[in-house]
Amino acid sequence: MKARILVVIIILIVLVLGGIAVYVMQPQTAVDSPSGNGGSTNKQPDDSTNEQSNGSVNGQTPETNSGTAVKPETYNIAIKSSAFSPKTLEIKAGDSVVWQNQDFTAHTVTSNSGSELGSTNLAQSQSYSHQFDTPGIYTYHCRIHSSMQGTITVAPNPDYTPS
Ligand SMILES: [Cu+2]
Repeated sequence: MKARILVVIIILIVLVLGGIAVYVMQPQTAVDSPSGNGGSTNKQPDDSTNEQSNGSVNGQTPETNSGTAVKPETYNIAIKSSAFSPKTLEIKAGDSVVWQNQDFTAHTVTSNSGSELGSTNLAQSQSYSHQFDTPGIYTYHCRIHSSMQGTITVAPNPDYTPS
């Protein structure tokens, strides 16, 4: 019997404390919402939201963008006067290069070793494009004119994952 009384007392205490807690909570929300309706509470979430978004937009997103500025780009190399222009080019993994033959005569874009670059004979105004996935130094030439030489240096790009 005593135990039951104790349990009942404990329950009552919990209920009372709970009631007090609810009672304490209600005035706060009641106080907050009226003054909040006046504008302070409405502004507070807006301000914090703006600050958060501003912080992330002004701080993180540009950094992410500058990190994303590492996103794949396309570079152009002209083939004219029997030369690659520019002759050397530095890019990042994931970038693409487009060679366009502006000469009347045909040229190719052919790796000096390996098979990274291997165009067909490019007639005038024809182009050849290639995406570089792997960092490294790629030297190439024209199969028809061995004096035509070029180099593509591909730097690592941590943000790029070959698909
Ligand atoms: Cu050539």
